[in-house]
Amino acid sequence: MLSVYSEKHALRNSKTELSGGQLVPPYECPVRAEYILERLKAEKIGEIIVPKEFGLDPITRIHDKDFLIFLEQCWSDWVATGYKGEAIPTVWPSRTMSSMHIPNHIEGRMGYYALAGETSISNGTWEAARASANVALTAQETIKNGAKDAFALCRPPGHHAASDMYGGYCFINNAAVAAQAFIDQGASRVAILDVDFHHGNGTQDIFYNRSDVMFLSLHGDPKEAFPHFLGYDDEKGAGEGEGFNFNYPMEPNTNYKTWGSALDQACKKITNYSPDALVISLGVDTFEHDPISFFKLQCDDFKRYGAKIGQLKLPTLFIMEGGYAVEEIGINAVNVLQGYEGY
Ligand code: Q9C
Ligand code: ZN
Repeated sequence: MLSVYSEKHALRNSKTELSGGQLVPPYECPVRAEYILERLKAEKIGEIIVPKEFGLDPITRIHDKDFLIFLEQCWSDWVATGYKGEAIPTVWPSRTMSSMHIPNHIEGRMGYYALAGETSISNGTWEAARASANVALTAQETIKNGAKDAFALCRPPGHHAASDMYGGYCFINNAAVAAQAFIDQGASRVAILDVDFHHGNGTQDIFYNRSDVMFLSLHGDPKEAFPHFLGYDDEKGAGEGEGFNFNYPMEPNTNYKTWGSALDQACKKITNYSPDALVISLGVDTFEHDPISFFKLQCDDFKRYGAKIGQLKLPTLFIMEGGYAVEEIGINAVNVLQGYEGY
């Protein structure tokens, strides 16, 4: 399988994450991508290419222009106020006390465009996020041109980003941008299967009213896990999109037996939908030793579920999302690809 990787991911190197009331070194750190790259090479998964530049057009199919301008300018606006730390929101439009106005001051704009507060923005964040989207689009293009499958080694991840919101370590929704590219190139139906530990709230929100992109997500029950406010099993889609959104929330300590049967159910929905392409939001934070998650998948389980995805026999685009047990991140991600390929 061909992989796409950009060294520019390293430009996303913020020093702080707000976690448990402390500023800690971010879980979503550059070494994650380096370990995956190393494992791809060691296991000879296939050619590794650098991304092409696609410009902003395919990104504006998913994200609002004002949001993208905010992401591009956030760090310099923050620095211009004289603030010494990294850019972190401290105020939000609350459930009952907000109007539709977009504030001017950077403090107000941070909260307007942030869905969560853990993710600091710093120098290089925008450039790395753009490169990550180009990685996804380059891999997508190889499938458009006839490849069976491809792996986009995206970093930063994307599935929490909505059309005009960032957070949960995500800025541009790479999976959504790639799915939309398939549609814009003539696909009638695309399925996005999100196997990251966290619910793909951004992706769900983007496609919630649409029937041409089905979204299915296996994740930690939002009663107990980030992003907490979306990902319940009664969220089925709305309007045209009703019946095209499927959530499989699971309890703390879920093992592969339970997780794998949820995957089987999701795979049946995908088969019945008969999509032209399948996008996998591939997070490996379902791993038993992940530091911020509560599922109990073991290294070999990643091979097992890769094989199930392979049995769907669909053109398949793997997009890297989360996974924070960095020592094993390469093994687990590449195990999915090897299981898919039938090793
Ligand atoms: N104190 C992805 O996996 N909350 N994002 C963590 C730790 C944020 C995860 C809480 C988790 C975001 C792409
Ligand atoms: Zn995750």
